[in-house]
Amino acid sequence: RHRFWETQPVGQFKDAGRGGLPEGPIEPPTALSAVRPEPYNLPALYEWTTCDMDDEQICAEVYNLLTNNYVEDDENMFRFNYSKEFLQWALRPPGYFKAWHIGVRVKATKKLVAFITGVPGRIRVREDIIRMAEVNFLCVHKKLRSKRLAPVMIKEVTRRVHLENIWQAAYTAGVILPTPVTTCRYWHRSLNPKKLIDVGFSRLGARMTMSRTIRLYKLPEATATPGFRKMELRDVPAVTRLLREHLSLFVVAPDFDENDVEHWVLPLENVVDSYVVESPETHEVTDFCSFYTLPSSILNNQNYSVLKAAYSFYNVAAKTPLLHLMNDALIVAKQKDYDVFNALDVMHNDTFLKELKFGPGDGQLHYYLYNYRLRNALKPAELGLVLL
Ligand code: MYA
Ligand code: JJ1
Repeated sequence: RHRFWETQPVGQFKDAGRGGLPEGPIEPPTALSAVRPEPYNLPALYEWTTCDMDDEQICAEVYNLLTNNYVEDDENMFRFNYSKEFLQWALRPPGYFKAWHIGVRVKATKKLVAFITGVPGRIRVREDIIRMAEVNFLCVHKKLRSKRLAPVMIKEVTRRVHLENIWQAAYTAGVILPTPVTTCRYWHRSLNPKKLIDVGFSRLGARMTMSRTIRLYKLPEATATPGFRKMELRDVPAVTRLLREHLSLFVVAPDFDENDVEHWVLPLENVVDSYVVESPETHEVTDFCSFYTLPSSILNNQNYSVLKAAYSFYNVAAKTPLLHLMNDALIVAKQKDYDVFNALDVMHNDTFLKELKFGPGDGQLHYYLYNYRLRNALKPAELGLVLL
């Protein structure tokens, strides 16, 4: 059924439920001298290219490929529209490798027609901290689909990851592959219900009018938690302590140090927003929340071309109730003119989703590990990882 994935060191569907196999790496690492030194072969018309994301020209080519060919919803009404600034942020974290930003060009015209990336990260699985590649932005131009290019790209990124002596990876996908660590649901909180309904993102509920709907989703003008403010560079040590403590509660979670927090959590205009609660009495940072900005192109609408979406990232409610913290996150997202606030049912998110009027979406997100077996699938609430 999966001609490619059946050949890879991932949990296989046929091994499900037997519970006999041990947890941990599926294959041992090999000597670096045994890693294939030359790139895999592409069909004759195509060539490999390493995409230098510092180069604005190349960044624009990647942006254009993804804008026109990346992930859509099941009815092809919306397509992810990652910004150039977002791509540079996502692809250049501490210790990144340029060689893991892989493109495919048409030899004759040099047109960029496919892309895949990895970035390095440390991910903890139960007690063990494992160096992994986080693989994302796999994309093949619409005109080149179903030609088995994706398996070659996955093998090539794997080879380049192995050359750095890294043997595991984490990735997410909207499709079912062998074998998910867990399957999460997207939830959506309307901030601009009229636009969401006009573009077909949501529907008027039964026995609801537009004005009742607008009233239902209305939020206060200002945040409510005393000491709630934008995160600053000086907050990195405190936020790192809060986040490390919080992530220790989950079975699979990133192992973030201060450098990682500075990169992944410190606010970056139109890319990632983070807020802390600084106690007005002690001036200690007691809580924080964050979301990233990922607009979607609206396909085939006369009035609107972009849906502005915020995605819940990492949130730690150590003193303020999580419900209050996330309500303030919704308020700032509304102030900043987002149309919708999205969240997965990971970590403790299921404790605020219904209460804060999120509704379940029609999309799922499956999480995977490469070359690492878990005895059982996890519940979404046992997962402490958000990939972009
Ligand atoms: S998920 C986002 C993926 N991108 C999109 O959905 C954008 C729109 N779609 C496309 O661009 C194409 O449809 C893609 C497939 C490129 C997805 N992950 O070339 P094909 C398998 C993994 O003929 P195409 C993200 O970015 C499929 O089951 N495998 O198909 C994370 C089949 O294999 P098998 C996928 O449609 C990516 C084979 O590919 C996916 O032209 C993580 C068919 O190839 C998918 N999303 O192209 C990648 N979709 O026969 C894995 C299809 O066995 C990383 N397939 O069923 C693994 C870790 C690597 C590093 C390891 C280091 C140690
Ligand atoms: O955004 C998504 N679904 C929306 C739009 C559906 C349009 C028709 N298919 C949705 N809207 C309902 C919102 C409503 C608001 C009021 C309360 C009730 C709910 O459900 C979905 C997620 O739900 N998104 C996608 O399908 C995009 C792809 C998701 C897979 C992503 C793969 C990621 C790649 C990883 O690197």
